[in-house]
Amino acid sequence: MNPNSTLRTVPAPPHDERLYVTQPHLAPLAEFIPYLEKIWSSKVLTNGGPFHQQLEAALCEYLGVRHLSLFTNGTLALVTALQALRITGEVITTPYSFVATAHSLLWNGVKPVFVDIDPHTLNIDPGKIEAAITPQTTAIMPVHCYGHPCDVDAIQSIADNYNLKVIYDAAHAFGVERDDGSILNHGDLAILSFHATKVFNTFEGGAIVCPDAKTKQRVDHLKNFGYVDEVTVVAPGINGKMSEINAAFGLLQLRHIDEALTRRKAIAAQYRALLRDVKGIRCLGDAGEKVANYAYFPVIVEDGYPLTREQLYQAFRDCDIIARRYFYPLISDFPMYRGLPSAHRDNLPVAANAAARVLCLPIYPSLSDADVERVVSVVANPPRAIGND
Ligand code: T4K
Repeated sequence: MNPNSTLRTVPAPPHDERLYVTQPHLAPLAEFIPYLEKIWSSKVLTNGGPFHQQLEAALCEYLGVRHLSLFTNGTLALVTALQALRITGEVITTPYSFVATAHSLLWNGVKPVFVDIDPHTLNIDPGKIEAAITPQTTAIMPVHCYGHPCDVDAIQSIADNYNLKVIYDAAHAFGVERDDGSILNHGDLAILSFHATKVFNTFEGGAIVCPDAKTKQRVDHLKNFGYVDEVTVVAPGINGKMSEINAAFGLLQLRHIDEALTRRKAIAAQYRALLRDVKGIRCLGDAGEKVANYAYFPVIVEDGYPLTREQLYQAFRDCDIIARRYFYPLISDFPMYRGLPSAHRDNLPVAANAAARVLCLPIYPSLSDADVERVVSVVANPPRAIGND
C-alpha cells in the first residue's frame, strides 16, 4: 500500500466513551481519607517521614528486592543513579525508549551511544554492544521495554568482561519476575517509575533499587541535597524526595495492585485470542518472564496488513480510541541526539523498523471486555485505504 494514500472513513461504532492507551488504577477515595488524616495530624509532609519509610519497606517486600529508595519521579531516579555510580564518559543505551532514558545521560554530561535492538523483544541487542564499547565507555543503560526483561545474563557478562556498570531503566518493569526472582535485582542499580501511566502509580513517583545498604545510603544522601546530618553535606545532591502524600497513596495502591495486575493479564489474553487470526498484526511475545505485568499491549503492523501503522493509528483516532506509538520517534532522531554518530539510521535498522510499525493498544484495569472487542473490531475491520496507489 502507498503510505501516502488516505483513508476512507467508515462511521465510528456507537459508543459514549473515549478509550486511552492507559488510565490510572485508583483505589477508592474513601480509603485514602484516613491516610490524609494522619498526615494532617502529624504535620509531617516530606523529608523521609513515616509513610515514606513504610512504603520503602512494603515495596521491598512486595517486589522481592533488598533495598529501595523512593523518588519524586523516575527521571530524577535515573539522573541520581548515574550520580551515585559516578558515571562519566560514554554510556551504551537503546534508542527505543521514552526520551527520559537518554536525557538522564545528558543531564550528567555523559554521551549516549545508541545500539540497535533485538527484533523479538525490542530490548537492546546484547550481540551489538561490544562493537560500541570504547575506552570512554563506563556503563550500559538498557531498558526493560514494555516490562519485558532484557537478556540480563548476556549484558552482565559483557559488563564483567569490560568492567562496566549496568543501570537498568526498569520504569516499565514493576513486579516482573524471571525464574531467579525479580528482574529488578539485576544490574548495579534499577530504576522504577510510579507515574500516573504506570502499572503501579503514586501520581508521580519513582525509585532506585539498590543491591546493598551502603549504596542505598549514598542514594538517600544524593536525593536529599547530599545532607548526612544537619551540618554535613557530602555530595552536590538534588531534591528527589517523595512526599508523604505520594508515599501514603502508594501504600494504599499496593493494597489493590494484585487485582489490577490480574485484570491486565485477562485483557492481554483477550487481545491475543481475538487478534490471533488478524493477518498482518503481530502481538509482541514475552521475553521469558515468569511473572509479567502487562504494562503495555504493543502490536506490530506488518506488511501483510491492509493499512500502514500511521493509517491504523488514525483509524483508531477516528473511532475515539487513542492508541499510542510508543516509541516513535526514536530517541536518536530528536534534535539533541541526531548528530551523534551512533544515532545514524544505518546503525539502528531494527529500532527504526519497530518505531515505524508498533502501536500500543489500550490496556488498563477498568477496560471492559466490550472495550477490548471495540478496539479489536477496528483492527479486524479497518477502513479501506483509498488514494493514489
Ligand atoms: N524511562 C522510561 C522507559 C519511561 O517510559 C519513562 C516514562 C521514564 C523513564 C521516566 O519516568 P517518569 O519521570 O515519568 O516517572 C507518558 C508518561 O508521562 C511517562 O511517564 C512514560 N514514561 C511515557 C511512556 O508515557 P505521555 O506523554 O505518553 O503521557 P500522556 O500524558 O500522553 O498520557 C498517556 C495517557 O494516559 C493519556 O492519554 C491518558 C492517560 N492519563 C495520563 C495521565 C498523565 C491519565 O488518564 N491520567 C493522567 O494523569 O508520557
